[in-house]
Amino acid sequence: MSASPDLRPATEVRPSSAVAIDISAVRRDFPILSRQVHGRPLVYLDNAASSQKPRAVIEAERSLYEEYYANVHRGVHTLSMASTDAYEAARSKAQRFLNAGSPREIIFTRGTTEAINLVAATFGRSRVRAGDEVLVSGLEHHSNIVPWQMVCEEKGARLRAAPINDDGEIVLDELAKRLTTRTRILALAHVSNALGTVNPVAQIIEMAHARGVPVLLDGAQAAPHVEVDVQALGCDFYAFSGHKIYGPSGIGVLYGKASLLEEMPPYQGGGDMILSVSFEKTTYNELPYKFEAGTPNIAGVVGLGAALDWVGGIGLDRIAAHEHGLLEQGTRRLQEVPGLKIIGTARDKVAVLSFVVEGVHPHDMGTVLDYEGVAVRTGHHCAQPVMERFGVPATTRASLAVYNTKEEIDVLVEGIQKAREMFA
Ligand code: 7TS
Repeated sequence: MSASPDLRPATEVRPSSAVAIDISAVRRDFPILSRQVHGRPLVYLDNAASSQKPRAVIEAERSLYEEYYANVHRGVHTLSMASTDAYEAARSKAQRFLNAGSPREIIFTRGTTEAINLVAATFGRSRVRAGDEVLVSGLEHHSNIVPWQMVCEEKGARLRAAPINDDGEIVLDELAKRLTTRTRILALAHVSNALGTVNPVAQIIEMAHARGVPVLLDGAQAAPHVEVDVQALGCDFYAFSGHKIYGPSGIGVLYGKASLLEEMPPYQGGGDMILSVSFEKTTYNELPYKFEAGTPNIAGVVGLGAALDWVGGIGLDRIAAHEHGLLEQGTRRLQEVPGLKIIGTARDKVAVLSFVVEGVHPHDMGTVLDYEGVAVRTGHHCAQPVMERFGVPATTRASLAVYNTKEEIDVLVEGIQKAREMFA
């Protein structure tokens, strides 16, 4: 048994996009996919809430705990050094995954929510003054609204939102009008969780930067589906969660430009984020440790590194191509169901199918589907302004991942038909 973690980098040589994914092999990587629910094979279509975990991730955590677990950045003993190496190797994997310029720009957080709260509480609170504005869009998840609202309330600033059109796309002219000399930051979803809309973020960042406005991208729904290059995009901050990209829950990443992170005050005080402490004065640690107070989620970080390796081994281009095929088939099949309306029909979408069916409450739909073994999310998806925009209290949302199949879409559609027969 070796005490050395797997420090090999996230796959850099990507398989050719010409080669289709062997979905049966992919599915065999996910032990949970072979279970049944109510006597039916599980059809897991709730990936936007959280995705399932491949053996590589489960195994990475098991091997950490069984073979080399200790606290990180502390000991000179063998186990602590091995844990630290694995922890920092995962940081490098996250750096390569986002194509960040340096591992100093990668901060581990609990997830997207904590990453956004970190930026709001440090960058936001130090920059936003009375009369200033923070700009978001009408597509945001609550976790990219509420932290900004809190800062605005505290500072006497105003939270503004760029509206969306009937397809669920941001109206760019309206967004441009709201980028003013008062705007201190634009915080925007890269991909919408409720509708699947992929925002034209490169263009929007250019618009914002031309007006001197920094941009935070909420990549929670983008990272598992779309290739991200923070340097090419030029975004100032980028956040994503491990648990939506086949990694563990309780771990996420905040990318920030080093120049901004350097000048930001720390988020939390504690161990590991200091260089020296006396009762008179504390000197903060260098990046990224300044923002990682206390013992971190070591197993989560190691598991996330394994998840990023797993995704890299397949290639996000091939994942996106497979999921796009499912989106097309799913859209076509759902449109054939009488009384069904798809909410979110943007030209550029990831494989999210949000819908309402006349006469069937989304919660009843969710329950009927569960009895068919189909897991979907029903409700407002923590995006109440989106629901309000479309005049619905809730939708049923099927959100797809790399392991989903065309046959599973057929099972979904049959379940929807059953619900219609029962309720509509
Ligand atoms: N931002 C977006 C766009 C999200 O979709 C989510 C979670 C978050 C932020 C928060 O991520 P967390 O990992 O910190 O919780 N979205 C969802 C969803 O759509 N259903 O359940 C959680």
